[in-house]
Amino acid sequence: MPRTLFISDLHLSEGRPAASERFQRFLGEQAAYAAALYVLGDLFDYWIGDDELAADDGTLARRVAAALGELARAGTAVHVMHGNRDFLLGDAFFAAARATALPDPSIATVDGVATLLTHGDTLCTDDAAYRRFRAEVRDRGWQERFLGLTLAERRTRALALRAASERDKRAKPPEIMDVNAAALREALERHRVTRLIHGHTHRPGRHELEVAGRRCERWVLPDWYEGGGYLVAEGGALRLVML
Ligand code: LP5
Ligand code: MN
Repeated sequence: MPRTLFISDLHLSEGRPAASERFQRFLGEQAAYAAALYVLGDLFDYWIGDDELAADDGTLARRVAAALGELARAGTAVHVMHGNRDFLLGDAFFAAARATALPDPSIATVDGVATLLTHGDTLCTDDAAYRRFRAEVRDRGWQERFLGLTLAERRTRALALRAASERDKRAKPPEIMDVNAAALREALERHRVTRLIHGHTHRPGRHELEVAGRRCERWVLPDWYEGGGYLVAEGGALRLVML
């Protein structure tokens, strides 16, 4: 029976080798037997430009892209969506990974059911500071200026921003970092779907809700900091598997 797998928020980095090892095992033991793998954002801890793939210290980036490329070559369709950490993944990465760039949001037909796929950050509408930040860094002009800096300069800024993000998060009430109920309903209604899969909030689970008289479900993917996990669709059923 064809299986479809969904993962997100792996946050792969040189500093957390255990997550990369788990990911490699997951590719060989699970993804290799799937018809399709969807990565719904934040595959990397941060991505500062595709020239990372050619850099001396770009070993992890090259290894991950090559592993996805091998998976795709062996027959698993690989789809990768940008997350809030790796929204700068570009053509060279997608080519090396033999992956399709999945727009956020996208609708995929999973076992016959139209399913809305999103990283999830755009549903966290109560986090005003993040929304301002997002609008700025998703601007084309901003991105061109940033990519014009040297890799070393970009890395320094990305690390400073990561530190600022961790500091800011400690001061934010946890509920503003979860999806907003109205934004969730609006998305399900606008796209006329009854199922949504997202990551970003690191609160894995399944939630039911009713939207315009229709029963809907929302699946949330886990992060890979400690163990990780994936969502599998097989034979018409979805199930979360923690590693
Ligand atoms: O990522 P996470 O889980 O910590 O928190 C997210 C939101 N934070 C982010 C920022 C990323 O962590 C940083 C990604 C690096 C990308 C590298 C490429 C581009 C480099 C750009 C360099 C200038 O997405 C966080 C949310 C949280 O999810 C939950 O939803 O709350 O949002 C923030 O933390 C945003 C801050 O509240 C506001 C932005 C602070 C900006 C301060 C600038 C000072 C540093 C400047 C460095 C040059
Ligand atoms: Mn995220």
